[in-house]
Amino acid sequence: MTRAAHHVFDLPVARGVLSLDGRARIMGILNVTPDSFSDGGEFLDSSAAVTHGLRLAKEGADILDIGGESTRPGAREISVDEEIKRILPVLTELRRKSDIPVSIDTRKAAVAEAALDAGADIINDVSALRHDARMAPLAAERGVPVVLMHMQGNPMDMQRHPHYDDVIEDLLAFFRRRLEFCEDSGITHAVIDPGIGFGKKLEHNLSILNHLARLSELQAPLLVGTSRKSFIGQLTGHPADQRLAGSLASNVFAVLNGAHIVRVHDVREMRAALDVIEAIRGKEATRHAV
Ligand code: HH2
Repeated sequence: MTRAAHHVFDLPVARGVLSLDGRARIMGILNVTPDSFSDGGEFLDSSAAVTHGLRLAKEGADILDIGGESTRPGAREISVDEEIKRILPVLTELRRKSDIPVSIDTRKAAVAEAALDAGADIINDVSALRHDARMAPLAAERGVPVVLMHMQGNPMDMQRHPHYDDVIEDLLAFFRRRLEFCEDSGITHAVIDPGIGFGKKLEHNLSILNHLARLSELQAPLLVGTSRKSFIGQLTGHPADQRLAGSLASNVFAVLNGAHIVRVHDVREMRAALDVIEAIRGKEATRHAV
């Protein structure tokens, strides 16, 4: 297996910097939606969402990713007002109770702006700043890091006929263009994400993970999100709520091949898996009394 050289990156966040210093970071997923593919409806109530977010922070998340709109295949876009109404009370309350860095998972500048005003630190845009022309100027003006995720098509149609000549070469070309766009727009910190499951068939997802180390040539922090996704179901036959083992295996594989951040639902288990691999790699690991 090729092991990517780990470049060192720092992401500015409201309370300092989040250092991507070679130890992988965990982004815990907080979906405030009725229809997310694996946890839809579980945290639509804002106090349940806040409790869950605080729990993820306690379990070892380094970032919380709050989303108010599902981007599962076939999902319909919701209005700005609806999206803000879902995420804002959760974000405001979380900000009162915790200083964990928060990313806002949205494609819409008005939603991102409301979230940044309420204390979010990072914009996570699954359209890589292509959905809303006001997103890039907003990120530049606020000086916040942006996650640029690759997606072929949009959530409505992305799984119809995904096609690539060479998926890794296509991703490299896509990110070169998007990183150049960020630089031209005055965005100082961009994180790249291959967008597992977004306009990709099983073979594309596997090829991306197998060749993930190639993305390190872009010299950008790398985020990967495999948690509970359908390619794991295709490989194991397990439904979304039973994909923990496949999620851990694919995320550990991603970290060993250069991922700086993994986006996961099951933070406690991911933390334990990373503690073990970081200790093997000689990084300072948390020691627990047993
Ligand atoms: N995956 C999902 C949503 N947002 N953002 C990034 N950067 N990378 C990802 O892989 C990614 C993402 C889909 O997962 P989930 O949030 O669990 O589901 P849903 O979109 O149905 O809410």
